[in-house]
Amino acid sequence: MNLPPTQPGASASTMLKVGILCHPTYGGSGVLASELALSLADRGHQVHLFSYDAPPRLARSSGPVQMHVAQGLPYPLFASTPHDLALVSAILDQHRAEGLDILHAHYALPHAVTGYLARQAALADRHRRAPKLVTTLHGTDITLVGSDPSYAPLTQFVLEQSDCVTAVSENLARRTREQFCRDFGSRACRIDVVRNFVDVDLFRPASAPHDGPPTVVHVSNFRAIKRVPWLVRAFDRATEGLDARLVLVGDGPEHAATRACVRELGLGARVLFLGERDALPELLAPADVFALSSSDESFGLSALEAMSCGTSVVATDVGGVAEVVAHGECGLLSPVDDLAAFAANLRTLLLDRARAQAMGVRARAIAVERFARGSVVREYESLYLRTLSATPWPFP
Ligand code: GMT
Repeated sequence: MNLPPTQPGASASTMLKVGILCHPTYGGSGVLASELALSLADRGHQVHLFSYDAPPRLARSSGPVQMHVAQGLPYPLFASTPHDLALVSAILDQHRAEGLDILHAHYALPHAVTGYLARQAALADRHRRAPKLVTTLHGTDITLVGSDPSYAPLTQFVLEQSDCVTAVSENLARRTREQFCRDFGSRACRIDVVRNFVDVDLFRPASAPHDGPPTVVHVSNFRAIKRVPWLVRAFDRATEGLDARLVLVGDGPEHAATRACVRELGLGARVLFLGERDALPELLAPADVFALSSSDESFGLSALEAMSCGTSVVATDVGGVAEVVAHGECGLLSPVDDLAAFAANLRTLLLDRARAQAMGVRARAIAVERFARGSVVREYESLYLRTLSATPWPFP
């Protein structure tokens, strides 16, 4: 930790050395971690991002974040290369060279475990203060993967061992406590909610409304939880007798099933598959509706990015989605398995463009008022400082 900030434009009073760990795959946690890394660096902190590959959002930026790609040595005895161990090594290497104040693990598995190992190894070095471990829970790291019996004891352990735990929504914080809180003093019970944010300057509304056919856009990594084939069925039902388009952005395990569904329903050219794309304002802003059909969703960062572009949202009322999408104000929510209700909501907004546009205006206002980047990044900064001062370094 150094005083004062060393880079022009730094607005934090203390310059921190922050190591961020995240998945480099397409997905909200990697997007959020990359955007946070870039924002912290902009504010004068020294930021290092550790992953087994460069996350797409970071790869396309010019910000001064130092990237540490750690893939590990493939070896015939390993069924798969243990890149999480290589990450521990890379973190230790950086810490020994220049010191790290904070390790911020995004997505509990494996990153909170990786961060825990690195912090414990650093604790053995009595000449340098060990970093504090902040763990941010994003969703399936608790609701699906982390609570599976094959990982649950380890998830519990690293939550309790983290110096600070945050969750991206109240819903996720509550579900984490229900699953993992067994001692009220422990970190698995004391979870700070720090919501996700969006760059409202990048994700902006289109300058003029489009005059093409009504359009629905969906962005995801096509995992089963996103239910993209279900969305295609709802779109088919919603657009009977209407010339409307469904634009699908992303790729993943359910891609083939989605294409099969489009073929089976004879939707042909009305459904466009755009594949993986990043920085999507130009795809989100012209759409009339953003659709989120997940069976579970702790937050819905893609919906927030669409809202910031002034696009209304039709979504399933699951997890923390209602904390982002205000029903009746900036979008319409429906019960998780009610395809007819979801389709009716889509049809309502596709037929009534004025209502969709009014909801889009409100969506933009909510994104700017509640989820703008600056205030959330400052929340993380204060949380880092609180965490650093809560448990003083024992070896002055
Ligand atoms: O979906 C996941 O498995 C993990 C993660 C990701 O990397 O995409 O998504 C979660 O984190 C996002 C960022 O915080 C949230 O916006 C998503 O709602 C959440 N996904 C789920 O809860 C399914």
